[in-house]
Parts: sequence; structure tokens; C-alpha cells
Amino acid sequence: MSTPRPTPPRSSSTPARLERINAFASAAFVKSVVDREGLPPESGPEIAFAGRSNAGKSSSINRLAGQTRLAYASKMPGRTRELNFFALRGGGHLVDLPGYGFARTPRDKQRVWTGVIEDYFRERAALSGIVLVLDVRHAPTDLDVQFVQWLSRLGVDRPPVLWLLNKADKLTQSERIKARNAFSASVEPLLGDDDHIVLFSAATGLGMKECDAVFANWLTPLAENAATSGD
Ligand SMILES: Nc1nc2c(ncn2[C@@H]2O[C@H](COP(=O)(O)OP(=O)(O)O)[C@@H](O)[C@H]2O)c(=O)[nH]1
Ligand SMILES: [Mg+2]
Repeated sequence: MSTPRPTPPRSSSTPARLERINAFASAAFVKSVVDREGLPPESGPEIAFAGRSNAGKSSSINRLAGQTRLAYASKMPGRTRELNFFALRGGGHLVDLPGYGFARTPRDKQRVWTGVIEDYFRERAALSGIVLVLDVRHAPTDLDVQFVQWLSRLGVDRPPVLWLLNKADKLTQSERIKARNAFSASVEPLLGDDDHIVLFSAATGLGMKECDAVFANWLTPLAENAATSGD
């Protein structure tokens, strides 16, 4: 009865990796927003991408959506001050936020934390989760820490954060594990119950499956809609 199953043949090519997050596949640019009047109507769950300029927000969005030029991977860090909205085909949006690391003056920095961004985080009911993109080779910066502390002060329940340890392709496997452990320890006091820490590479697609599981959860209302509409 208990005949051992033959092990499936190992492919000699690269192991299968997710090409994209399915729910993100046909994501399409909607608009750049600079003030609250410009915010598009809420159409379903939203996932916002935050992080220091140059951490790889745009590259990560591109990789996750399986599109090379969806979010423009800027060569001019800190220039963008807009929230960029991308519509998901099942409803809802991805939101590429301005990087907060390259503010030239305290006043500039202040502007990032207030205004439309603050309105967005404070009032957007559709916001289901935040992807905080970081460079796996560095400890979280003061601005990363301040961002999460600031989020926690905005409301009683801050949205879950996926701490995306990007650029893992730059490390060896053993360095990755070390970096992840050191990172977990350093952000431990900031971690929420529903947070996740994922080693990722926008360059190679490492970590896509873990992200997929997290997003499936965050986009649940969207999946339910699709199921009931027979979509
Ligand atoms: N090696 C490597 N480079 C990356 C990765 N993600 C982003 N980059 C590079 O880092 C720079 C900043 O990326 P970008 O997506 O524009 O960052 P953003 O400012 O956070 O949107 C670009 O030169 C990217 O090519 C990654 O996973 N691995
Ligand atoms: Mg960018």
C-alpha cells in the first residue's frame, strides 16, 4: 500500500519561480496624485509601497506585476513627490509613494510626512497593507523607523507591514539568513502581529512566493468579489 512515490524529476534549468503576482498582472497606471482632491475613488483593497528613495520600490512593483516599465524605476532619487496609483484588474490599487530618504531640508521632509500622504494613511479605508521596501544590506534607517512609528500613532490599528528586504541577490545565501535574523532582531519592537519579513530581489524574483501568500491575504475582499461575480 505504502509504495513510495517516485521523486519528481529535477529540472536542470532554473527552479520555477513565480513570474508575477496574478492579481497584479494587468495593473495599469491611473494617475499621479499631489493633493487629496486628486485621490482616485476607492475601488477595492490598496497596497502602498513605501521606503527610502533608491531602496527599489519601483523595481519591486515592476517585478511583482511582471511588467518591466509599469512603475518607472527612477534614476533621479527624491525627485518624485507624487503618489502614483496603479489599478488592479479585480479592483483596488497599488500605490507607489514618494521616497522619504532624500529630502534636502527638514522642511522638505516635513512635507513628505504631512499633506496628501498623511491624509492618505489617515483616511484611506481601502488601505490593506504597506510594503516597506528596504535594502537588505543595511539596517533600517532612522526614517524607516520613524515612518512605522508615525503610522502607529495615526490610528489604533495600523495596517500590516510587509518588510521587503530587497536586493538580496547582492548577498550569498548564508549572508541572507544572517541579515534577516539581524533585521528581525532590530525591528522587533516595531513589528505588528500581522507583519511579515521577506527576503526579496526585484532583480531575480527571489521571495515572490512569500509575497504572493501575503498579498492573497491582503486582497481577500478582492478575491471574494471575483468568486461571487464568477470572474
Ligand atoms: N541588484 C539589485 N538592484 C536593484 C534591486 N531593486 C532595485 N535595484 C536598483 O536600485 C536602484 C533604485 O531602484 P528604484 O526601483 O528606482 O528605487 P525607488 O527609488 O525605491 O523606486 C536602481 O538602480 C535599481 O536597478 C534588486 O533587487 N537588486
Ligand atoms: Mg521609484
